[in-house]
Amino acid sequence: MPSDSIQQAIIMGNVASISADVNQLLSEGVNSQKILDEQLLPGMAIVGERFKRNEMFLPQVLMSAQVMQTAIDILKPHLSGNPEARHRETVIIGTVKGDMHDIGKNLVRIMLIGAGFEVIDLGVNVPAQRFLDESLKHQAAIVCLSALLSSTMNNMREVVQAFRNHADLKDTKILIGGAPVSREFSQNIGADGYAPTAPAAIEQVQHFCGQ
Ligand code: B12
Repeated sequence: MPSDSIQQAIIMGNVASISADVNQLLSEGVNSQKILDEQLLPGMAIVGERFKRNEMFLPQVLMSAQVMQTAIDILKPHLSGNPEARHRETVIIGTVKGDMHDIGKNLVRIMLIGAGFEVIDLGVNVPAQRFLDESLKHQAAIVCLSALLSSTMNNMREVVQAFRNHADLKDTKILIGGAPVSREFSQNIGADGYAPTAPAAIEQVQHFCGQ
């Protein structure tokens, strides 16, 4: 199997071959993080570039996303790390209102679970009120917000303000991420942090917990 065949499967939206290819690399002892960093993420970056240049269209991007999710599902147990490393902190995660992108958010969730956190995933298109309700219900100390659209990143501001205006939730740590957001934007909206990648997100959450 050529070493970039997984990257090609993402770009071509080839669902048929992906499971066998990922399993083969794992059985050869290739590290799951390496498969993610060197095959899946660069493949999806190329899809994004081609989509932007109108060389790929929505149905093809959807196929690529499906291939990516299938590969991530296979890697999940390997990325999840050591389940013995339990923390008591509960983390709420979701993609903000109006936004349906969830691949990056799912990666952050998988790695948080691997780092031992209790994670409540609210899915996509989550209104501000739901983040509040679920945080109260689960007594979550940390909330992670994802947005992939420059139009929906502004909905993060609404979530942050809602937490800051709530007497019982104003000290909740809020971490944001997703391609269009930045550290500067996170400071601008009053969030507690920003992380560019899933591993960096875990470091930030651990930092919030004093680890
Ligand atoms: C796949 C994809 C889709 C899929 C999503 C499938 C799914 N289940 O997620 C589909 C086809 C549905 C889709 C739809 C649309 N998309 Co789209 N999509 C993409 C694409 C190609 C890849 C995104 C992705 O999954 N990347 C891989 C993951 C692993 O990376 P990631 O999400 O960035 O996550 C990493 C970090 O950002 C970070 N992270 C992510 N979340 C969080 C959260 C926290 C708390 C932290 C700390 C970190 C963190 O960690 C992750 C892992 O390291 C991007 C291009 C791009 N380069 O981003 C366009 C892109 C985001 N889409 C775009 C657009 C325009 C759309 C549509 C509006 C298209 C349309 N005309 O309908 C719709 C919007 C639908 C909606 N309402 O949400 C634009 C957005 C432009 C903009 N700046 O606003 C992009 C940038 C493409 C482009 N170049 O034009 N899309």
